[in-house]
Amino acid sequence: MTPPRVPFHRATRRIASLAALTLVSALAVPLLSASPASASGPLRTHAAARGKFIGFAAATNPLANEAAYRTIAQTEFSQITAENAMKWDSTEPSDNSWNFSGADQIVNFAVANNQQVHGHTLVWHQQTPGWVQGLGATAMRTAIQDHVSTLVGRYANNAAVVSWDVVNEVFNEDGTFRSSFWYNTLGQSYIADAFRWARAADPDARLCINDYNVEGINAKSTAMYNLVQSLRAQNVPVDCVGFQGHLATQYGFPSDLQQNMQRFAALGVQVRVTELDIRIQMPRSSAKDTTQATYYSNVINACNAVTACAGVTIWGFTDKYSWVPDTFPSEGAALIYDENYQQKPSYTAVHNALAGGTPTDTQAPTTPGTPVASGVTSSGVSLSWTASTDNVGVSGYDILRAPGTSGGSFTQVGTSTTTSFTDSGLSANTSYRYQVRARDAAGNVSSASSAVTVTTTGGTGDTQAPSTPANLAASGTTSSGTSLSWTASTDNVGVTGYDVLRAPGTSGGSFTQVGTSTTTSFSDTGLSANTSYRYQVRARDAAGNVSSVSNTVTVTTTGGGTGGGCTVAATLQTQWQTGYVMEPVRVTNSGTSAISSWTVTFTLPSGHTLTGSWNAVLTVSGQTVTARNAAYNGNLGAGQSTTFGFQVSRPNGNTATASGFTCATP
Ligand code: 9MR
Repeated sequence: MTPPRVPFHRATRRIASLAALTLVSALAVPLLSASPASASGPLRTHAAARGKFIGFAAATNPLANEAAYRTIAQTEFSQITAENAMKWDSTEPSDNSWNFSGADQIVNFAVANNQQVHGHTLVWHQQTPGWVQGLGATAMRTAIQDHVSTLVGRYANNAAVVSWDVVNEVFNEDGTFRSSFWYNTLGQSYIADAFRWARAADPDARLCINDYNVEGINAKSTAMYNLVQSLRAQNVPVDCVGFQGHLATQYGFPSDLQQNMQRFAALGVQVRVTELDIRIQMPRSSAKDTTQATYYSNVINACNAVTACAGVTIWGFTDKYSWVPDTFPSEGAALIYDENYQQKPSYTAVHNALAGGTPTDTQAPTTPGTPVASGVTSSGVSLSWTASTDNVGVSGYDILRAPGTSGGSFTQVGTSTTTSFTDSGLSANTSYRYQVRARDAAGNVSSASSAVTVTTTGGTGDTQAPSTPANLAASGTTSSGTSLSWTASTDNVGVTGYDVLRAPGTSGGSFTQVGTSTTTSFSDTGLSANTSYRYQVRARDAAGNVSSVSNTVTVTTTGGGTGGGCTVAATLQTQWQTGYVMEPVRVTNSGTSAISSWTVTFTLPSGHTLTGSWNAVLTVSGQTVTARNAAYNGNLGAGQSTTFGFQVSRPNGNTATASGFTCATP
């Protein structure tokens, strides 16, 4: 930053925040008055007693317009991350043209409420304008340096802004570098450069690398661990690691979260949970709420137990504003307040985990019972065991296997959140030993159970294949799916299941397996509208013998437009003098059958230009914009909806916005 700009911005900011402070403190005194941490105190009081923060991701619109949102935001939380307002497309939509309105709004709110701000995010492959993405290496490096220096520099002297996500989501799931436009243009050098430029812009800010699916120990988190270690060895200023924490109850809890945080802490970095939400498959039920609440306490407990964990940020706080239903159509209710700002069991869980007496759980679960084997075939076995107990709760079991009836060593072959597990892919006529051990959320592990020895059945005894399945027929075909049924095969030993094969078109192409079924029916989904497919099935037995394939049935899906149709509703999320963001633009399948694609058209007023978009593919012709579904959000069941968003720049002083939205299902 050049010197003259700093005082100017600082002065502006101080005036704005002083006004906000006077207003807010008048309202907030009864809620925030200092009192000892009590069982019923707000989350931030209990977090502070542990030396941790508890935060939320703020959306600028409700923060400006909804009193209920603001009250919870200031009462319960001690930290704020901007959900979208500090991203590149919000702050620098075109080269060196800056919009700090949303960012300043959040920082001012935090200053007024004695909260810290985590800047999110400087270098990310999403929500970065097109003008950056197409730059050559030299220009892209300059663009990053300018962006980082200006944005971090703007808040460098603001005591509320204490940390930044410098790079976000740089890894693939297998631990290789994501081939983003950053990586493809600059190689991995952009990561170290971004950290160094951020340090130069604010020597006191804590600088983080942030990612999702790195909560447990896996290929991706290990790649992150190795990168952080190597960057620090080169004196690159990486101070902190953010585990986003976008969890879902149907995938189980990453029970080694604490262990994972601890290994990063041992590198000398601070750790934090940066974007916690725990989605469920809708609709809500009290059982699902309870599971979700347990996951929330598990996360807080893990952070409580790790000294280097600075705190936990929840990605929003009310289900009224959450990215989850927009991205995962049948999932949601991921946060700690419902749509009407009522506290959910997950709120109580966070509260109690922060307020609870025992900061660290060191007690391991009891040893599980010896596994009992059943359903032994030539290639698999089912195990079940008696549950362990634990002072806090068992979060899962590790299943260990050794070869033979003695000797060899046990290695982990799977995990289970229940008291059973099915192992497959074994060799026929072969012995194996199995043990299980239990884990709790704090990462304490029980002793291994006694072993059970299993010998798979002979692979050579049964060589007779099942009879060929017959009468394969299709029914209930829609624009995106079909139901198949057939007459059962018979077998000397017993049919274990069927393979379902599919070929494209009415002739030619080859059949590949698209699924299996243990019954005589199967539903195939995700098909294209107005398209033909051929299906066959074949039967298997336990010894792996496979029948001939059945008759072929040809299916043609219905047209996406038939009975389909869609509506579109666009919302102005935020605007400033020279631009605006429309999000969500909600597309709803208003028809009675599924659709597999949609197209929204709308008109930009003259002089307006599109500067960024997400969750749809936009093309511009004159002032007409056509938005087609992205690869992942074209399929919508009857009544289902999805959303996308875009950002526009407009001439200074012009207050018009995009209009004339129509939707079609071609
Ligand atoms: O919650 C954010 C949502 O409003 C935006 O539309 C979306 C755009 O990609 O980004 C969401 O936040 C993401 C965060 O910035 C980075 N980690 C994943 C979050 C959820 O997608």
